[in-house]
Amino acid sequence: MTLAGQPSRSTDDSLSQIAAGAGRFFGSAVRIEDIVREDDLRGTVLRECAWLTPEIALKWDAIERSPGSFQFGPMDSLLAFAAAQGMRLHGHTLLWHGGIPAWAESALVTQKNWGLIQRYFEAVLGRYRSTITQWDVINEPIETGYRMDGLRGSVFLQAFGPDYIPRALNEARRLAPGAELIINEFALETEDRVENDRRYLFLKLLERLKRAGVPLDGVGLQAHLDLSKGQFRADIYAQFLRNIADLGLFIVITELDVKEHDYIQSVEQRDRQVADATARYLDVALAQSAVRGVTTWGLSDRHSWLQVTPADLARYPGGWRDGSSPGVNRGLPFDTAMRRKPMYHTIANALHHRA
Ligand code: 9MR
Repeated sequence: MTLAGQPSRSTDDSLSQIAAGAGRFFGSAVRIEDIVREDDLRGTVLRECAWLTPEIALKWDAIERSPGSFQFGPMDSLLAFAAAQGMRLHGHTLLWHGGIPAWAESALVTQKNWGLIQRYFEAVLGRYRSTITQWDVINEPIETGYRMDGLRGSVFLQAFGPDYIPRALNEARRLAPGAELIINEFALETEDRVENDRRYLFLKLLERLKRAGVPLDGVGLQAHLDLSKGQFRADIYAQFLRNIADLGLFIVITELDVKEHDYIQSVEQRDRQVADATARYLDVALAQSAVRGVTTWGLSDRHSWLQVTPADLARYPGGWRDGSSPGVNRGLPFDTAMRRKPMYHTIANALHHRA
């Protein structure tokens, strides 16, 4: 897949230009197949984004489908596209319990062989260390209700104990000395018991790593917002961000999108709720100077991983009897026809402000 002859992009009056004006960046998760296939998506990506995150192409289960055999095709194509346009890439992700090839999952548990991780890190970082200089080395390590230290009972933990985190970060630093190393985490926004605990346990993990001198440079906050969840408390979240910044870590908002809840309302009302939740969140996040920028998890509702689920529909037993439908989840800045929605303007407004 190549995109030769691509016109050089204009980012006038775009999210990336607004962000750059305030010393920040805007980006999106993308799949190169969609960019190649869909002209309107490609144009929007080229106009709006300064950073791209591979939504799938850089995960272990995409790269090493069978032991020792590496498939770099889609990632190389995305890299070529980004490089030709002067866009930066966010390396998502090295160790994630949700992205391990099945063969590695069982091998890790039975053999407890760090060499498997080392071989994979060497292949990926060896290939991309000069072109991708920011990595989610660890993705989603926190899980409440399992252990006192709040670490998820992933195969990495089962095979190597809590030491897998410093070990992976040290390995990444050794193989890509110039890269910025990140831990990326989700479900840290809401004011409820689980997410209060998750924020606390996440901070404790960061503190332990920094105290031990482990090479960790930044934190990714996914920000998959969810309108079915409880309150977002600005004061508490601002304090959480301050605590991270006080550890000397930078912050990126890595996966912003919004899961809707009230699908029965008008499209205008739905879009307003999504935009309001985005504004509440970004106003606090972007008031913190350690936050370098915002990446949404896709640009258009056409490509979102968020779906209207059967459980969502079951909440409205009398709904859509006339054969109409609630359509797709509307939690990204562009609709399925690639038109800007209120969420877009909310992001633009929020990005205007310097911290
Ligand atoms: O959006 C991604 C989806 O298309 C993939 O099927 C899935 C598994 O690779 O991963 C999704 O992205 C996840 C991200 O990598 C980590 N945070 C949660 C994201 C949404 O599930």
